Amino acid sequence: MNTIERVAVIGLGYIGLPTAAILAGNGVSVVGVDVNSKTVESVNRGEVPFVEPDLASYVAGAVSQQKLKAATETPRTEAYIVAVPTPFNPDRTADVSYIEAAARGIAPQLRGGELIILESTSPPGTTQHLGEYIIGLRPDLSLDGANGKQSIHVAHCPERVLPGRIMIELVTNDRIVGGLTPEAAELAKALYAVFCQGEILVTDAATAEMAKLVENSYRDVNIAFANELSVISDKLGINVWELIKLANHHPRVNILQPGPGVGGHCIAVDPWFIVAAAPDEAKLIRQARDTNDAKPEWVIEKVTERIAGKDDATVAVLGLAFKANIDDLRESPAVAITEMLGRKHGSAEILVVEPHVESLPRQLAGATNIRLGELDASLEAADVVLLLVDHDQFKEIDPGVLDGKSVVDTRGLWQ
Ligand code: SAJ
Repeated sequence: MNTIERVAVIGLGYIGLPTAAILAGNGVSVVGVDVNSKTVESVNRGEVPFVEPDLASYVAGAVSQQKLKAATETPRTEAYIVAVPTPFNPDRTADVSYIEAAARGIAPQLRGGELIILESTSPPGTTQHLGEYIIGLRPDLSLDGANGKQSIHVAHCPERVLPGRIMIELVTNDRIVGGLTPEAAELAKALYAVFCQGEILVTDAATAEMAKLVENSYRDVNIAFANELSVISDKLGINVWELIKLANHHPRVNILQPGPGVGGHCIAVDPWFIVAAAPDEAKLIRQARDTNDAKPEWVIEKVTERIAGKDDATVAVLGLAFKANIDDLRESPAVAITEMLGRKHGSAEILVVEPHVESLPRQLAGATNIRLGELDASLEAADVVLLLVDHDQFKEIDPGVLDGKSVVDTRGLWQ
């Protein structure tokens, strides 16, 4: 039974803001904390700074009912949910500096008895590190009540929602909660039960951390298999989409879809945390990363073949997001491919169609031969059409429009 009435969510990004909104929608008083004052202002106006289905109405409702507000300073409260980024360093180890910065905000507010939940995807041992880091700042407290000191309760509860379905999956997915102590896990479980209708499974913090990394690595390895099949099939003159469809009729085969590479901030990152933790053992996991990371170069080769010496060709690039029907360009192979294409084919004109953005991202904005185009006009002007994202808008393209054009379809939309 949850007794926590006031929560601060640190980091109002793709996970923190939906979590804050759904807690607030279920009666908890939530303060969302973010270092970006623009994000804070927009949330306080009841607006959402990025596209995610249904999130806007949750945020607007929670703000108007005064259950959700945003601030740049961490308040004194009963529970803290840390949902800040964990990018990787140049050597592909995890950068936990945002977690430590969140801890520095939380530490002075503690009086003992608070629950602190780390949601950020983290290498094994990070929750323990967070707990010890806070105790380092507050030696008057403890993690387990030892030496008669007041304890704080620290747990890890990895998020596993799929961008594009976040508001549904926050409610319906099962969750894993790993505590530094059994009591911390039980407190966290009770808090998530406020909105989570899935099963809430309790374990220790390191297993919970590893479970999240393993889920995303599992998907990465399976996508790598599909991407490798697409390269093999191309060499053998076989239609990979038909091949996979046929093989998937087997009752125990379920091959994923090839694409232009793997993007987003999770699947392309998390496997490296396992590789960093066990470099000599994580061979398949590392190879899957390398296979998926090599796919953009292969796509560029395919476009180069289609341009076939026509240096001033017009290439329509359809999609920049890292996957369909979202506006998230983070770690998007489509952005990397477009940038490399622009550099490799300096005399070609590259028209980018991305219905979810209003301007080109920083990496592309400086290129003189890359500009944002409108769908119909770009298709009409194109010698080569490169489909990188299977947005719904592109599914409606009349295939007749593509007659006479060279098409590189990395998502199997027109196969
Ligand atoms: N992709 C393919 N082929 C496929 C499936 C995906 O090429 O068959 C590509 C996508 O185009 C995209 C990338 O993989 O570039 C990742 O997309 P995704 O839909 O597989 O995953 P994410 O990154 O949006 O969300 C994942 C999810 N993890 C799993 O499905 C195991 C989500 O549940 C996690 O919460 C999320 O990572 C996260 O935050 O870790």
